[in-house]
Amino acid sequence: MTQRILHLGVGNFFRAHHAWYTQSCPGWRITGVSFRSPDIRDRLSARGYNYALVIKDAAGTQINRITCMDRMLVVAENPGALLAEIADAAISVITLTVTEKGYRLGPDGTLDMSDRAIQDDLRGGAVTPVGALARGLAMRRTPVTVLSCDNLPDNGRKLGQAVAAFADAASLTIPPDVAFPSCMVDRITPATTDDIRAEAQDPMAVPTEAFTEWVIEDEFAGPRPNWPGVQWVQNVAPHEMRKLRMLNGAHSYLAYAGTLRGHEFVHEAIADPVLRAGARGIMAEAATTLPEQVQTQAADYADALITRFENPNLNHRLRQIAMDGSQKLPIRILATMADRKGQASPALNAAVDAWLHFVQAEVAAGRQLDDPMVDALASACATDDPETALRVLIGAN
Ligand code: CS2
Repeated sequence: MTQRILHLGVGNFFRAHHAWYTQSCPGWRITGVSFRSPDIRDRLSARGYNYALVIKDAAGTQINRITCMDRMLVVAENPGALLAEIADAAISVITLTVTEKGYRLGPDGTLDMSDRAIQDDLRGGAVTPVGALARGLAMRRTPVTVLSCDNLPDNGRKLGQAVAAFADAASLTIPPDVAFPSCMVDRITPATTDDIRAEAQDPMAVPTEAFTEWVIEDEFAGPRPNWPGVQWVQNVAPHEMRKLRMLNGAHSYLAYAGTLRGHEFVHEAIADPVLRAGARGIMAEAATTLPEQVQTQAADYADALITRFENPNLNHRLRQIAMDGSQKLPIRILATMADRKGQASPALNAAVDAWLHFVQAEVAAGRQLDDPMVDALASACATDDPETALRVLIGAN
């Protein structure tokens, strides 16, 4: 019997990570969901949902074919279809990669009830991930697991709380047999370029690195795929802190400081001695905040991260990582600083400074920032004291 996963957010990361794992699970198929644009659905369905995963490390390239997705829905075309799918007993796992901003959480990590799209959904819509999940799950009659695969600490619990808050406000009842485990996901996945498409002879090819990691809390409410290589744990927090604070923290620093120093790619930035020392500094400062269980692995993990950043064949653009800084910095940099409880944190401070300078340089150059707070950030830059105004916006005081 075929088992089905419903996946919200069919971007490159999902196609390189989750879909790659599911490809090795006979009997499991994925229905993908795009919220706005039919573009990916149209282009993937034209090729039978078959695409090349172009796996690159220093040693060379390997191409895998991914075929485990066989249907896609586009919410903008038919919001009701997504709700029916979420409620459908044939779906046993619902997964999400909708990026940090997709959850529409406020600075305290709870659902932002003042968000315009959430307010629209509360008035009967279902076009945000949280609104659609709450409305679909309220119609559900069989157990289901909802697994957030985004780079948010406590991603499962935060999503579960957001869905519950939406349900409360909309007078919906979420059945008790819905599980929201948290997980940590990791595979560096750049945007696709024409070179990658030409190399794989596939317009839908996705580039990624050979390294991959997935640590998931083993708290599923129904059947789950036996994803190969997944580490099943009771509490993902230590793993997710290690990854978010060391990998993503260093990534964000390199993105802002690296762009300001004229670099284009991560492998170029990490070869710059100033930036390399800065990235090492972030990792070292972050390591002191990690639970003991993972602190002992931190030095080896840091070395492995530097090697991954050096990957000469991945061409990971710093500007791709630089987007959505207002959503990423609090999680990747400010939370680490707070946990250092007043100890000097020069590398983390340098990351905040780099973001402040990057935002101001972009606004001064007349470039539109790729960030959900774009308007507020631009207004902050126009004040007498832009740095203070920008700090206030992300809670960096
Ligand atoms: C990156 C991540 O774009 C970014 O913000 O830091 O996408 C990073 O490449 C992944 O989390 C790696 O698993």
